[in-house]
Amino acid sequence: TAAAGFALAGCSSGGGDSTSTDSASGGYKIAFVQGVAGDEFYISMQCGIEAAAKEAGATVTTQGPEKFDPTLQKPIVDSVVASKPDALLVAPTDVTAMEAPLKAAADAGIKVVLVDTTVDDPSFAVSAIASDNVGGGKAAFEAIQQAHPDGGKVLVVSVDPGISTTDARVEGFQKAAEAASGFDYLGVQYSHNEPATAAEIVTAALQKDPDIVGIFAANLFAAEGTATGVQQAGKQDQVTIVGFDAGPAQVEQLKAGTVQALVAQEPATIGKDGVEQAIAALKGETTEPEIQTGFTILTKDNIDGEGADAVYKSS
Ligand code: T6T
Repeated sequence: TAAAGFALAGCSSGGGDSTSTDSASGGYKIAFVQGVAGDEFYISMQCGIEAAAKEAGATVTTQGPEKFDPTLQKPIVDSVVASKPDALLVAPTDVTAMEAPLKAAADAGIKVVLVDTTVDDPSFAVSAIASDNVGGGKAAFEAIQQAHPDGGKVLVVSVDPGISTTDARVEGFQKAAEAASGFDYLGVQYSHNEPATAAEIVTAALQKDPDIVGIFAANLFAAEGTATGVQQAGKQDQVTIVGFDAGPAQVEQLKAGTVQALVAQEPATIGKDGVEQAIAALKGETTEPEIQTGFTILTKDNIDGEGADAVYKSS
């Protein structure tokens, strides 16, 4: 089955019980469709959504496809639309394939809020909320540049083309790498959100170009596989790895020195903002078409200090 059920996240900051109702706020029904189930980024987002919904007296149901794949996400969206929630918070898995099903949701009178990812034409949505992904990609390059001021070959491992977030990260990284002197941008390869594929890409890339100095892994699963690939090649002293996202495993790798920097997003804030925008729309209040949230660069130096709060939740 494609649907991952309705597991509630064990969020420490007041989420979890999302079923309180407050008749003064209308007791709105909110559906959250993740990009993929079991991803700590979306689990943390779910925490933010549930906490904000609880405060507003709304209820939340969460589902996600087993893979980051529009052919698996579309049927989930269709069934959610048929269940007629008041609002749909959704991270579309593809900029083109998910546009029509989400527009159909809006046409059915559901307030659609895009969280994290977006689509080519999001004009049907109440609001689109995302990290500064271009800026995050640029910051990832700068972290590699800091470790290798004289330059060298750099590679990007992303997920799939057509995902708004990771495409923007690649763009930010590529522009910065091409503008910097001494760097040779080797391009992007796609891991299809499979850590094993990311590891294979990195193994092959290090065979072809044994002098790679830096790899940017554009999301959590790309980072997981990239670290494995570099370790298997025995090149952890030579290759600087910067990963997007800060799941507990990535943070362990940072502490162990396997990965040198992480770009931590603010998934709970994206979720909270999403609920607020949905409820404003339901109440006929003004909404913001676009909201950009921030990121924090985590390194060994700040992870035990102010960076500790940026770590994603795993359940
Ligand atoms: O990086 C996040 C998210 O922002 C992206 O759209 C897809 O991958 C993640 O969920 C991490 O796995």
